[in-house]
Amino acid sequence: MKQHQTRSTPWFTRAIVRTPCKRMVEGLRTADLGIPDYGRALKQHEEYISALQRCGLEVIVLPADETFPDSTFVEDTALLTPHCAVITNPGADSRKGETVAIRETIADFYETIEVIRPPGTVDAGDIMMVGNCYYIGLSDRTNREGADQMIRILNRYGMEGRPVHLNGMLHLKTGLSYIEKNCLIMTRHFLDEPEFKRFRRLEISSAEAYAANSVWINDRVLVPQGFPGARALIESEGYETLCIDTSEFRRIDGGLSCLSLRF
Ligand code: CIR
Repeated sequence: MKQHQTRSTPWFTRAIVRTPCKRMVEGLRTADLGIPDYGRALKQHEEYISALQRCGLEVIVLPADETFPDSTFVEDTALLTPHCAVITNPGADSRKGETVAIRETIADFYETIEVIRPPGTVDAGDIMMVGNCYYIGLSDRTNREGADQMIRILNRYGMEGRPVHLNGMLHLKTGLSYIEKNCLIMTRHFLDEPEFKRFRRLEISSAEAYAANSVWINDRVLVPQGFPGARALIESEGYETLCIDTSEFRRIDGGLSCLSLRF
């Protein structure tokens, strides 16, 4: 990265987001929560940007791109580490082209940009950073070949990657978030995962499973609005929380983390 980071706890300075496009109503979805209201989604996205700014981030806002209905979910298109950036090859055909504009954007910030190549596929929503170690969910979007390529890239830059098998979850971070200080919040699916036994594990109830996708940013935690149990649990860890309504993104399987690339 052009501006080198050396802290063991990450401290983010920037985020990239993309304004949702009108065609987000055609976004991929498994959820049965109805079609997003575009006007409301735009407002929620603005509030999301404000929250990132409150966490001290400079936010780079890319314009809406009607070519790609899911293009607001920028997190899936790249892994941004302190040592290199990796452009992914998203698992869904309709999303592969989203990486082109992201690559152009991050070229302003990274000297070294690696790429995941077919037949490898990776959605970076499947990747959770814990210091120097990156857990990689093997999902319908991220295949073993993609994970292996990612691990080889991470190893070349002195970082580690560890695969985690998922059972039917869209992305690893759909049900799991690292909130620093050796603490994971998770849905019950991950409670018995051997890879995570070394962490303090806080369970998010099934009723509030959507809030397992919360985002630590510079000692604050973004939590989706409407999940008081999850919020209280995270606050009991000493964090200030910022609640953001993401109801319209949830209708197309989007959570808080996938709306930004933080670095
Ligand atoms: C998709 O299915 O790809 C989008 N509708 C939602 C992507 C959400 N991304 C994420 O959780 N990292």
